[in-house]
Amino acid sequence: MRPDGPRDPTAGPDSGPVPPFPLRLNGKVIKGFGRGSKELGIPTANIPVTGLSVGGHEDIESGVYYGYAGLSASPATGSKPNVYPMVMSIGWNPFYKNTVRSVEVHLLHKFDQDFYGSHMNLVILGFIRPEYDYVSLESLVEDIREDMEVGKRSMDRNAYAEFRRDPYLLDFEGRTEVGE
Ligand code: ADP
Ligand code: RBF
Ligand code: MG
Repeated sequence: MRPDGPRDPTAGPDSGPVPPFPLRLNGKVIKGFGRGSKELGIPTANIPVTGLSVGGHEDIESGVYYGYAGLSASPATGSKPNVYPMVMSIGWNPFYKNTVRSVEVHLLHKFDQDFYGSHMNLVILGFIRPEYDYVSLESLVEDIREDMEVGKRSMDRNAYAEFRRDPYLLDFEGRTEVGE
């Protein structure tokens, strides 16, 4: 259950990411649980949980994180590679009582088309909160909307905004497709 009380407007120190951040990992966008996140207005691009082992992050704490995502070109839509701010969930989704861990990324951008099969490079800059169980889907969605605001405000700070230009984000050479 989410503890009561106001949330911090930003996450992480103003001076910039502190270790273990920035964390870098990548994976191919796969089909998720198909629970209608999109219908809730919060589509999440899932990558295989084995993506965490790229860089040795399999022991990363479950929770909600923010950072930047680089998306590879999509032959299907003709879109170019690009970088977007994102918020993401790593964990068991207690609200849904999942039995497998998932890695799902909500890009803070409005897309006209899906991009399943594209490759996604992630630079995680900070931890927002642990994952919670919720009394209702409505309160889960409300909290995710707040995560999006906290993530945006956090990345508006100079020491975080500069990671938008991290070369890792648009480096799709020799990416091995994990979890296929
Ligand atoms: P799934 O259960 O297959 O992950 P979702 O309802 O979570 O389905 O939708 C995720 C898909 O929606 C992504 O794989 C991507 O192709 C598409 N999508 C469109 N806009 C976004 C966005 N802003 N962030 C993440 N994914 C998006
Ligand atoms: N699921 C949970 O069960 N608990 C959470 O605290 C939680 N936080 C999330 C935060 C973000 C930013 C995102 C993108 C997802 C989160 N989820 C959480 C996963 C959510 O249950 C999943 O995306 C559903 O598919 C939404 O319907
Ligand atoms: Mg999803």
